[in-house]
Amino acid sequence: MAAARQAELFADPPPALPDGVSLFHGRIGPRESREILDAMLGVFAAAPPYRLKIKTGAYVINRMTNCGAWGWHSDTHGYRYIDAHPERGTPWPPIPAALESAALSAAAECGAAFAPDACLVNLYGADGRLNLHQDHDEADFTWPIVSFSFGADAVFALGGGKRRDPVVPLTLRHGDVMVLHGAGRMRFHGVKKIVPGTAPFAHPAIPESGRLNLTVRRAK
Ligand code: MD3
Ligand code: FE
Repeated sequence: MAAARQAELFADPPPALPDGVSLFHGRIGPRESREILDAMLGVFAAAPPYRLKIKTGAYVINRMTNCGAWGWHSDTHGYRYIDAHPERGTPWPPIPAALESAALSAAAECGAAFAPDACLVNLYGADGRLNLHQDHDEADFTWPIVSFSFGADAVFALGGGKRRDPVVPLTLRHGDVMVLHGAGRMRFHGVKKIVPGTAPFAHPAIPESGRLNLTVRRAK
């Protein structure tokens, strides 16, 4: 292990996060990571990642796909949850059992009841990013969102309830789990950049020099 990384492990804990934002650093160990990532290869076979379009017809930079009953999709008509892969017309594959149980246990530790029916899968290349946004397409914001990061580090921006509120930078690393619940659920957030070369290992489910993010949620 690099000295800098090792020093970091023994450094003071980072400043407390705001209410409703819980970050479990290194929660998913190597064995569980591989189990989840192997299962994601099955998801990709049934529901190949694709590039979303926005209303203008422009393509979004990251590729994405979904698992669970509902999947988030965007095209020239706008964005919404749909029940089938847009190119294949087949239902989204189920949320892998290992992923769902990890999401349920993290939510339970935050005191949040959870019955997920959707998981957005975001694939970031080395130049991937995600503009500041709010997740507001779900029917009931009292359900939590549980996010899993794999691969290279991401510099994440956590904002407030309004777009203009100040943002706090946070690093999301391989194996980190973030739970957004209660007051945290409607905060603005985005991914400023990926830090290539920081992944602990390569896996075919993780884009080369990039990152895989899974957000387990309840859409309907
Ligand atoms: C804070 N994904 O899929 S995960 C998304 O890293 C999304 O790919 C990012 O934003 C990613 O919508 C961030 C962490 C996350 C997810 C949802 C949140 C943070 C959040 C909802 C509210 C506040
Ligand atoms: Fe989001």
